[in-house]
Amino acid sequence: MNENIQKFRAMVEESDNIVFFGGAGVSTESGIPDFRSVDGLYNQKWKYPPETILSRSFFDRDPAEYYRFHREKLVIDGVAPNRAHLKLAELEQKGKLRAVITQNIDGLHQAAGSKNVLELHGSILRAYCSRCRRIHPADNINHGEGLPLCPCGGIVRPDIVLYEEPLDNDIVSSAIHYIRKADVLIIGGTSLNVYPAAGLINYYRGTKLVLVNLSATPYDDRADLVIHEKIGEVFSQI
Ligand code: CNA
Repeated sequence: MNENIQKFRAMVEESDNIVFFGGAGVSTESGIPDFRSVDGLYNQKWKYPPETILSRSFFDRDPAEYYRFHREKLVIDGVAPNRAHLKLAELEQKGKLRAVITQNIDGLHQAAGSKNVLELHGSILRAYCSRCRRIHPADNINHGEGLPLCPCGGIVRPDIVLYEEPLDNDIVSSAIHYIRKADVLIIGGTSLNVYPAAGLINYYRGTKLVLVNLSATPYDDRADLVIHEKIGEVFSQI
């Protein structure tokens, strides 16, 4: 075990107030591509960049094309939580971890058993009508064909935060609360490029900021410990 992982392990062992802030890199070891890695969605051939297709104006303009991307790229069947998700659930269960704050929309933290999960960008496992806001089963939108319609005639949409849409105020307030009070803040699997989510980590006041990410991030020089390794592998050693 290398020295950084030993340090990380000691921080986790000593704390009962850990908060985790993560992103798409947490789920790549489950087989879900992220946005910015070499094999991520940004580097795949698609008519528009993911940020454009996943924007509110694009959804309103061309919902059929949105759904083509959604079903082909966001919905991946048969995925299961990996060692990172499972370790976080275990730490919560042991009373050491207070909250998982995630930018992911895949529901894998809950599938692993985590209870207090703050989904900053919503979840593809929920859906509602964009006109009357009635709740619909997500399976229909994730696996059906064509445009999913509500009996009211509105288009059913996933309960995710599209680009150009604001984050949910209650979730943001809660995330700030946990980050501000955290003893250890672990940031993992995120390029920290997507705002306002990435800005939330500025509320951390402690001295144990651990960053576990394959590639460098704009926040590396502010972290107390930086580990550029696969998060599932790292978490399996703590
Ligand atoms: P991103 O910008 O794609 O960055 C991912 C980061 O994770 C990169 O810096 C990678 O180096 C790093 N990474 C990849 N694999 C690993 C690994 N195994 N261990 C450690 N680090 C790894 O993704 P962000 O989350 O920062 O960007 C935010 C967007 C991406 C959010 O709005 C998400 O909703 C969106 N997204 C979510 C998913 C998902 O729910 N699984 C998938 C793809 C994109």
